[in-house]
Amino acid sequence: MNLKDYLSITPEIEEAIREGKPVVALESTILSHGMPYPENVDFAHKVEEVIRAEGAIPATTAIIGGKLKVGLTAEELEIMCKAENVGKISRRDVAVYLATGRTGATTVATTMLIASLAGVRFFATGGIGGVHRGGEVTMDISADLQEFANTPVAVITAGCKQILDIGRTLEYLETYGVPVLGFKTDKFPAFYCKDSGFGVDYKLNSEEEAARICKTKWDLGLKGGVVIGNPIPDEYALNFDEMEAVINEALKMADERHIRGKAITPYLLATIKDLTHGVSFASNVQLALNNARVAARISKAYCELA
Ligand code: PSU
Ligand code: MN
Repeated sequence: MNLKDYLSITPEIEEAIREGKPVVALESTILSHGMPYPENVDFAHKVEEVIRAEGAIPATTAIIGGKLKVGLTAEELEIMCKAENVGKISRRDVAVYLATGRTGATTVATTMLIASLAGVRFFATGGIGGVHRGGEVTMDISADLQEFANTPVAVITAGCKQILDIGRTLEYLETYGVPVLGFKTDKFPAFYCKDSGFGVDYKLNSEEEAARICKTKWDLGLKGGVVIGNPIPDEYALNFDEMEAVINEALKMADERHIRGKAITPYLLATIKDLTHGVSFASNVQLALNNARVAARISKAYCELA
């Protein structure tokens, strides 16, 4: 058995990787556990179209039928969106899902892992996981952060949600040597909001600069990934203080219902959507599409350097 026995890459993506053409990875947890059905089906196709419109190839990942899938058919996207018996897989779950044939949606951590095994260097998501509020006591720290410490993939993200302890998330990334860059901003974005109140290490002035920094890091053999914070477009940005009130309410509800561990992020996402009557969902879609667009452009710039 070798890697090829587990990886299942579509012919189009395989050819693009071989020829050094731009490819952008996408996660499936955002579909299965982050957005409602059937709206997520529309999003799953739109986000791929945005990447194609920029001249790159989308590669949505998942674990299906004992394979690490890189690129999903319309039917497979439908399976991930319906999310019946679809788990949320972190690094610890990968071997279990492969060996038992379970269907799993990839998080930021596992999408980075699969992308890197396939040779894909750029990945667009909505928001990354991080240190949860109270994480200094519960030790609930997303496996996404350890993946950034170890796996050479750059993730274009609208920062992380205010549901997390953003300050401690950034401290953790610093400790593990992960560059946190802002795409045309010096502020670390907070998902629905353009400014978390925390800064980034460096502001990127162009796609080319982003690509050059990633290439330099990996040329040097410095292990791990890169966080590229890309703020939500102005017209969809929500008010930080209003979101803080909503998030505190959602956190209280989660606590009362004793929701813990990997269930907490999906619970908070769904509750925030209900509490904002869907306004947050429209923003969520737009920021993710914006990340896909920027990721495609950076991956193109990277291919032109190589
Ligand atoms: N944050 C979001 N939307 C999401 C997620 C995070 O705003 O859909 C998903 C991502 O897949 C991320 C995962 O990798 O949740 C983190 O989960 P946990 O905190 O259990 O590691
Ligand atoms: Mn967790």
